[in-house]
Amino acid sequence: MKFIDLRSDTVTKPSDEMRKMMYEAEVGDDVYKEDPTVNKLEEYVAERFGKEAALFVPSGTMGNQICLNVHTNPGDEVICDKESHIFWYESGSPAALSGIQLAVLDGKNGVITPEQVEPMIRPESAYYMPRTKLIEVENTHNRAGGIIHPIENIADLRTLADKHGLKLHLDGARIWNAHIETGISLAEYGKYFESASVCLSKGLGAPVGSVIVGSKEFVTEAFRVRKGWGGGMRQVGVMAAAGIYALRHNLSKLKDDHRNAKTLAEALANMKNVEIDIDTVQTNIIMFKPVGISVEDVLAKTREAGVLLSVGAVGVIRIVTHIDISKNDIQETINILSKILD
Ligand code: TLP
Repeated sequence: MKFIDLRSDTVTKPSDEMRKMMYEAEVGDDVYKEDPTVNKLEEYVAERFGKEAALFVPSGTMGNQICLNVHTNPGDEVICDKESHIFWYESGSPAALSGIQLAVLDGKNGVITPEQVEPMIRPESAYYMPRTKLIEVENTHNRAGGIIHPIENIADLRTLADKHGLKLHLDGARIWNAHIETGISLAEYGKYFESASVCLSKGLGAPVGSVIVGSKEFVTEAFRVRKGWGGGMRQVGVMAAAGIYALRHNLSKLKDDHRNAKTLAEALANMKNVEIDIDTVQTNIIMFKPVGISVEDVLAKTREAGVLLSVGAVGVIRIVTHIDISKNDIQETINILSKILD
């Protein structure tokens, strides 16, 4: 059975054209920095974000965790939203790998404001407290349903960080979606952050890989940490080629994913047994609550009908549109969901 797989935008398969570019990629040993395709990808991504340097890493998790590690020392603290990916889904790595703790704030739809952050910044004189080092922002925000972090708030967080000598890190796994939806350039987003981790294997449709961007000095340190954590890869130009292909050909296609998500969300909003806040559907993620039927039952019934959905939170279903989902798939999904939820 061929499923309509809406569990995540990580499930995409490389297209024939992407595979061709991977097949033809020039490669070398990237641990020696001798892979021309990796070097090309890193230069390109650094330039798009207006940064000096970049580093190709195996995953978004490793990207975020290397950045946290480089910015901090054991015992330090990082301020982030309570629904952030680094808090929920990275296997406790801030503690396990870097010996740091996360101070999580009750952001609204994933957005933490300077007014919330400032009281949490530990005074330098308080030797008995952890040291605040970093503020982390996730854009778009996964658990908040693909919400776009307003650029004005990012600018205000930057001002606050400067006031207190803190760093800012961006989990930009889906920054591409924010960029395409708002028209704000990647360089504009990049300028507020000392570091960002951006994923090639989500909406862009590459099979693997993320890229860290930052200053030369930062990336030199990140390179060292990546090696120490076993993330130094050799002839991975075959993977980087997929990323280059994705950036050239798939970035603009995210608009279609957003349109598909809106169509589906609007249909859901009209179904009797659905609770949904349509305003949160800004990019390619939909979160909704089924009413009078459990999440598990909905997932089982949709699976039976050929549609895969996932759990977004307790009592919440997550749907993610992506490059392998067509308009027809969306229509079919609406038909199936309306039989279960209307
Ligand atoms: N997100 C995955 C799951 O881990 C939940 C998904 O299906 O959405 N930052 C953000 C905002 C992410 O959504 C993800 C992956 C990551 C980082 C980690 O990327 P990977 O999976 O490459 O380690």
